[in-house]
Amino acid sequence: MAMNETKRVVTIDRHIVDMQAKYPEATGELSKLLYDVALTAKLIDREVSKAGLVDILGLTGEVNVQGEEVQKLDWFANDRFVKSFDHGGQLCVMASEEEEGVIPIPSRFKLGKYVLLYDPLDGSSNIDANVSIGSIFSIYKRKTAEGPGTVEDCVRQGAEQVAAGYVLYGSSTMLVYTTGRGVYCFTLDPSIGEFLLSHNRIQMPKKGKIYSLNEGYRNYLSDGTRRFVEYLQEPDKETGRPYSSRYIGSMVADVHRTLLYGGIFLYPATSKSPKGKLRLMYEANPMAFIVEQAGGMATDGTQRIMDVQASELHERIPVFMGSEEDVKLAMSFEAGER
Ligand code: AHM
Ligand code: MG
Repeated sequence: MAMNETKRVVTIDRHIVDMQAKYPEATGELSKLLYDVALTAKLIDREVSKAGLVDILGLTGEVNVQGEEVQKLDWFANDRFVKSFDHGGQLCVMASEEEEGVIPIPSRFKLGKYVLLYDPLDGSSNIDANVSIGSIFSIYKRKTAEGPGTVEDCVRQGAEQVAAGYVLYGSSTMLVYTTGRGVYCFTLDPSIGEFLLSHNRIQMPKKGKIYSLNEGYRNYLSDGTRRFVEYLQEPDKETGRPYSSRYIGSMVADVHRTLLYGGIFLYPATSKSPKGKLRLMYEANPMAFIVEQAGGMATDGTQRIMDVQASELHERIPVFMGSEEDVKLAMSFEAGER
């Protein structure tokens, strides 16, 4: 391309309209939800980018100049999700990492056929160090026939998801989503306030050179996991070892890197927490949907994450996700085959 040549840009709104046209039976309700995800992302991004100013402008928990309580960022983000989605008429119920029970749609608003699960601000322990954080969302069609949605509409099998994705508040803000037809990534151009298509139909490498886990828990890992990590550390030119280690401690950022560069992200079971730490419904399943749509694999070490039928809203699951070859290798160690 010649210097200074003007490039064509595709906004997320335009992309959603184009995608909807591929489904003649679509009513536009899912598209509306996706528009609202983009809007919510921008509203949260605005606050996240001011997080470093909190000490200057007022500490969390203080009363601000308008006489309002200054909210913690993760509570703000949770509230933002609720207020963005409760009145659109597309949802019958929501659930969030931040709330114990399901979040009903207020009776004055119309109910719709969809269900939204989300983690409003994942990795929030990183905020004070200006390290990347993210939001994660997962959308299902309701299971119950009518009336306000229930916990039964929220506690599902990941394979039933109709859309999922995440927002990464990093050096740039990015929105990545899938509706089961590939993975699309949009980068926020803050000067015009638009998400622009930056990565079309992401496909991840079949094998990578990076592993990502909290190695501080080495002594609590299963034998299989520990031997897998040791294997990746052994030098061997032919199989591309040793792998590099990268761990941000924000799932969205660690999985996003894995999506682009390949390799494996794992939050395995430990002797301290036998089901790992990450939550099935609004962390593991949506990220698994993205990873699979990008040609990768997402398992709990023995089985496909999206095949697991959840039994409660906040249940945890061990996570091994990333490049197909790397995840298969990890599973063979977990199974004691190596
Ligand atoms: P959170 O939902 O309380 O923010 O916790 C989830 C985060 C993930 O983003 C990340 O992968 C993990 O916790 C890191 O945990 P650890 O500090 O145990 O490595
Ligand atoms: Mg979380």
